[in-house]
Amino acid sequence: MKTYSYLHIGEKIDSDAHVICKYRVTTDLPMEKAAEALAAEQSTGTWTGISTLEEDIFRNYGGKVIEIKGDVVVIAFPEEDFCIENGGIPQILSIIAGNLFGLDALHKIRLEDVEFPSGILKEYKGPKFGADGLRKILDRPEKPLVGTIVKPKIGLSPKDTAKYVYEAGSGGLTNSKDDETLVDQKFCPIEDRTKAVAESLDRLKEEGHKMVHAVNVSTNGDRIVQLAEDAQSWGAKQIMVDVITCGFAAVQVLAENPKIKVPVHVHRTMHGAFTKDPLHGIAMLPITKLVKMCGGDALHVGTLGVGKMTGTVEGDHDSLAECLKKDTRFKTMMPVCSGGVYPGMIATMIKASGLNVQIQAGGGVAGHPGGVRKGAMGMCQAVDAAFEGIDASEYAETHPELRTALDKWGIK
Ligand code: CAP
Ligand code: MG
Repeated sequence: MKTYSYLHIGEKIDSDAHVICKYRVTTDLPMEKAAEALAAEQSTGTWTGISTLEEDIFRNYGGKVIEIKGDVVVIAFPEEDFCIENGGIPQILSIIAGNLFGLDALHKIRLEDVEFPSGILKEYKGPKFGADGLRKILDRPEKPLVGTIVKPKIGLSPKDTAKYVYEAGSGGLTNSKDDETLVDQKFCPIEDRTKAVAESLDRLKEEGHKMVHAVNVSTNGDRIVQLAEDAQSWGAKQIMVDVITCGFAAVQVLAENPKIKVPVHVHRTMHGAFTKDPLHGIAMLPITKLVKMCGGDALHVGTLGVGKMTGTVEGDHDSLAECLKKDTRFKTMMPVCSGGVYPGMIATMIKASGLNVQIQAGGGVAGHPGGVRKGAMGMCQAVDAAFEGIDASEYAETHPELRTALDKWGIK
C-alpha cells in the first residue's frame, strides 16, 4: 500500500485554487507529524494507510501542509474538496473546522484564519445593506450608531417593550434590539411585540427621530424564513439571528431571500464556547468572514477589552477590521460593540474601534438612575463627547444625564 506525505512546505501553490487555513496547534507530536495528521483527517486520509487511496485522488484532493512556523500550521485544501451549492457553509466547516478538534494527538487546536479563493467567494452575495446601508436608513453618516438591548432580557410585555423602545429613542438612541433569549415566549408574543414596537418607531419618526429595532427571529431551520417574513409584515425594520445557535445557513437564507427587505443583525451567543480559549476552538476572524459571505449586515465583535465579555483589543480588532474591510466583492458590515457597555468607557472603546461602529448598552441604559430615557441620553452624550474629542468628565459638566452615569459606573 502506497503511503503519501501531506507535507508541501516551500512548494508554490495556486492560492486562488485552494482554501487556505491557519491553525494554532498544541501537541506532544513533532509539529510536522501533527500537521500531516490534520491535513490527512480533513481531506483524503485517516489514522492509517488505506488501500483505496489512489494516487490521483491524493494528488487532486489531498490537503497540503504549506507552512509550519512555531505552533502555527498552514494548510491548503483544494477548491475541488468543497461543494458550495449542495453543501455550502456546513460542508466548508466540516473540512476546515470539523473532526480536527477531536483528534486525540492534538491537545488543542484553534482555527485562526481562513482565506477563500474567488471561485468560492463568487457564490456568496455578502451584505444587502451593510454598514453604509444601515447608516443611510438611520440618516447618520458619521457618528457611531448608539443602541440598546431591551432589558430585562425576558419578562417584559409587548407594551412595556414598546415603551422601553420609545423612551430609548426619545433619549436619542438610533438602534434597539431584542435580547438573544427572547423570541416568542407567552409573556411577550413576537407578533404583539413587533407591532407594538413598530408603533413606537413610527411615533419617533413623526417626532423627527429615526430608529430601528432588531426583532429576534432565531428559531428552527424550517421556521426561520416564515418567522422573518411575518415579523416584517408586522412592522419589523430589522431582524436579528443568532449565528452560532441557528447556523450560518440561517443567516444566508434570510439575507438572500428577496422577500426579506430589512437588514440582518447577527448576534453570536454561544461563541465563547469556542472563541474564549486562545489555544483552542475557532477565532472570531473566520466567523466574521463567513458571516459576511452569508450576508449579515451587522455583527457583534466585542468591546475591545473594556466590557463584561472576554475579549482583547487585538482579537476583537481582527473581527472589527474584517467587518469594515473594503473590497470590490462585498459591502462592509457594521461592527457591533456590546456587552457590559456604559458611558464612562465609550471614549476608551472608540479610541480602539474608530467611529464606524454600533455601540450598544443594555444595563448601561436601563441601569441609569433616571430611567431609560435618561440612560439613553447619557449614552448619546458619551458618544457625542468622544466624537467631538471632549473628555467625558468635562462634557458631563453641562450634561447632567452623563454626569449621573459617570457617578454611578465611573470611567474606564
Ligand atoms: C449585552 C447583551 C449581549 C452581549 C453579547 C447581553 O447586554 O445583550 O447579548 O453583548 O456579547 O445580554 O449581555 P448588556 P457579545 O449591555 O446589559 O451587557 O456581543 O460579546 O457576543
Ligand atoms: Mg444579550
